Amino acid sequence: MTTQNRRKQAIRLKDYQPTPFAIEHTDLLFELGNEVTDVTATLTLSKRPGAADDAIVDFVGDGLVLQAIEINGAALAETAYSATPDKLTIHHPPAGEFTVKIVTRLNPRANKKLMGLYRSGSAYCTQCEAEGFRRITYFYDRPDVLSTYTVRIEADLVEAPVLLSNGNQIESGPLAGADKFHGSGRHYAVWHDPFPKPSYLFALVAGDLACVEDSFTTQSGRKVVLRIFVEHGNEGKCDYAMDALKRSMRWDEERFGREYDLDIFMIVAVSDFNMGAMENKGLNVFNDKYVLTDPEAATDADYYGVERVIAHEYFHNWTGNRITCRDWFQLCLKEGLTVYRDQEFSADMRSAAVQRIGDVRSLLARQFPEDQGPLAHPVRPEVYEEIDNFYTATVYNKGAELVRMIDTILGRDGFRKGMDLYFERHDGEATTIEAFLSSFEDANDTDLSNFSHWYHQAGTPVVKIDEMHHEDGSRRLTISQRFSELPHIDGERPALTIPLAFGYVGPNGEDVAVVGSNGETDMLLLSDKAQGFRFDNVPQDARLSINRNFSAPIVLEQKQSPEDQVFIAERDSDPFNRWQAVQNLAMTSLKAANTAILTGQKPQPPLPLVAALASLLANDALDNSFKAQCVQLPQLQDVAEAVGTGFNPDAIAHAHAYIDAYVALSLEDDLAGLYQRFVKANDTATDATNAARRALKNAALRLLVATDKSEYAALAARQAMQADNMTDRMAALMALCRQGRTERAEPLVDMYERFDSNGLVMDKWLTLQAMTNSDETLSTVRALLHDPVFSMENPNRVRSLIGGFASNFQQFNRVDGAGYQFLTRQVGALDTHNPQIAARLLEGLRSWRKLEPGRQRLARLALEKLREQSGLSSNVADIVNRLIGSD
Ligand code: B3K
Ligand code: ZN
Repeated sequence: MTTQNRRKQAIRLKDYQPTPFAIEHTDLLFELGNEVTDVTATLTLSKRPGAADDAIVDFVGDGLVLQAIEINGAALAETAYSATPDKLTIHHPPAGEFTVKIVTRLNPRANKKLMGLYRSGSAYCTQCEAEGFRRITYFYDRPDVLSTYTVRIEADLVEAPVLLSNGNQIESGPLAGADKFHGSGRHYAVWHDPFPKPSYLFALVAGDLACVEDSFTTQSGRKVVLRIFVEHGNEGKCDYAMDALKRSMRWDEERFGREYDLDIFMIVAVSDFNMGAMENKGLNVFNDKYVLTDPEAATDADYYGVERVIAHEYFHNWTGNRITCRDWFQLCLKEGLTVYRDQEFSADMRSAAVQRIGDVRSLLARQFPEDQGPLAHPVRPEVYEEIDNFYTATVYNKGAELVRMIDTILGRDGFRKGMDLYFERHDGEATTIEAFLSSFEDANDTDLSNFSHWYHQAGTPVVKIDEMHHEDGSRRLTISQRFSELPHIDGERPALTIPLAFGYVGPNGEDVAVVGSNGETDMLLLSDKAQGFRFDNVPQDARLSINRNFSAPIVLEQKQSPEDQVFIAERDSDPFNRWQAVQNLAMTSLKAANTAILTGQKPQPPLPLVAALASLLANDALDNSFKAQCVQLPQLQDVAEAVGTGFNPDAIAHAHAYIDAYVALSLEDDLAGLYQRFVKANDTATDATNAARRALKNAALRLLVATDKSEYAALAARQAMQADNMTDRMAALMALCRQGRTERAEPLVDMYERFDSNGLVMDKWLTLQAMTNSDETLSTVRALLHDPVFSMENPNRVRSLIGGFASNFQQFNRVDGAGYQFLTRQVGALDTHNPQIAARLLEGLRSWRKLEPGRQRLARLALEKLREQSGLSSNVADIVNRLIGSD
């Protein structure tokens, strides 16, 4: 292996040490200029109790140029410090409290990593989590150093009339005369944030931005000003975001008793952003994708995304900002908890069942494969090389599942008591998962030590259920737990506490009242590797429904006949398990079809699946949005994961096409009827009822197009051309593209012509082509790299085109390996300016080890070639090395 790439040293949780000095206050002056920005940081330091007498100040930097340094107002002798781009050491700091003044010079325009201070369009903005602040000044850039901030921003009045930072604005005005670099016509603003915060929550935005204003009165009667800043011309696209913000603020008061704390809350939408959004104290910065909703350009899914992300970032104000992480190993403390909170919010705003299905779908699609492959890591890892690579589905989504299990185990009231105690004990602190769990233990007088293993071990638990029916009417359940195998993890893993919500479903769908041998009525709490439960007097025709609402993030092994599954799908009082039963029926048929194809046999028709779907579609008591979820069968990638090691993408695609078409042809009349019934939903009303109709109509259309009948492809093409909303346009185009239908061509051109000036719509347009199942796709994607709407410097465009291609199961997994080569080449190119996004794209190869041998070899070759590229960033090097492993 080449050693030229920049691997970082591993950081270990066990080595955690507090800093010897605290930074009581941080005073920052930004003299903003496009290519020359001077930052003067004046830091008030004091030694922490217990720090060594001869402790030095050792700050980190990242690519910094030191211009000047003073201590207590006097310039420091050259021998008293040493400075490199990555480090500043003050050898003999004074005793007692003292100030350090550090001047650094930045070039925001040249910053393409989009970390630290950079330019997005004509605005200046910052991104500091996790380690971006060190690209602004030398600092203790770590989450356990909390400081109050005063920030003075100076800028050109015409270029940047709006100057923003965290907290409250305390001063502003024109600047007299010209400054040393930037000429005259400048002005300034001073912001003060009274809440001590870590550097990752610092933010600055300056530019010529439009502002939409509203207000919110908190439950205690304080009026909070709400402002959303966007590019001029986008003011009309903020209504939904503003409404979502107000609903989030109210919800957090009602559900968790959490009130907002500053006088102003601001959101800024920028178009160049590495992630979805960032929860900087009082000044959230957003990818504009999660703020702007243009009625012509936003899909129902976009509205949902805006609501969710606005809520998520707002909720961080308490879970993340007021209480933050002691170190980055604790990332799930804020992220898992905040995802759980945003999921609960969305469930309250929308259909709870559909929300849960959506959350589980994305857990299964993203987190389970991660947890069962070479990138698997615990929710709370113990070692990392590059923290940017740990903003993962495991930390976020499995982290949220762990919080949800605490809620399930303790019940809604017990959970709330634990949260209240957590806020009471740790407000204003940087803390740990242990402290979080102790709050629930102490508030509920319970012991979660067995549960806490969930945080420390990677891998998805597999729970096996054997149910014995006895003649006396009793049932005996034998339940065992084990872990999926992980090549890089060995050793014994302790048993976990696993809450399994359950019920016995009677013939009319009623829950049969049962009491288990230990008094269980609706939840089995596992804590050992194998356990038995006995239920007396269970009617012969009642069926077990277990892991209801996906109460634990596990793989369930349960022998169920197709009849039992159809029974559950039709009757269970738990809507999640009805959906799960349909998925199980589909997966059984898909796997069997895959095996048949590999062995040269004819696949069996999925008759029980068709029966279940027919019955669900005909049931008028069910929500349209729920039905839409049911007819959305497992995706190709899901099937590949279920087939497991050695999967052959061609066989899976073939099996999938067969099952899809069979279902579609069997239900053709029902689907066509539904389509016609809801075709009138082809309108611009964004409310839940209309959105649900559109979802069902479009799910029906997708299946109809899968019949391969030209009339349906023509219908989809018409919808794509004539739709007056983006949901319908996109759904019709996606149906055509996924089937590789030539009818996609005209509507794609039409979409480009109508929307080429709207970057967010062009993201969709790029994704559609990247997701197209056609032999031409790779060459189309290559050509699109040169289209004027594409830019390698814009993360949204990159994710849409290159990320979209990497999730195109058939074309990415081309038998010649050209898909893998394309991805790794693009990652290599992107890595030179945006390593974070580059590393993220490699997730497309997280399951490469499960591929059949031929493709596995080609994927490995592509990864090895990338690993040999000189000067690879630590982000990409870390992922590539973990993907390839040590063999
Ligand atoms: N906390 C940010 C994510 C930062 C990612 C840094 N690589 C957004 C969020 O999770 O709310
Ligand atoms: Zn978050």
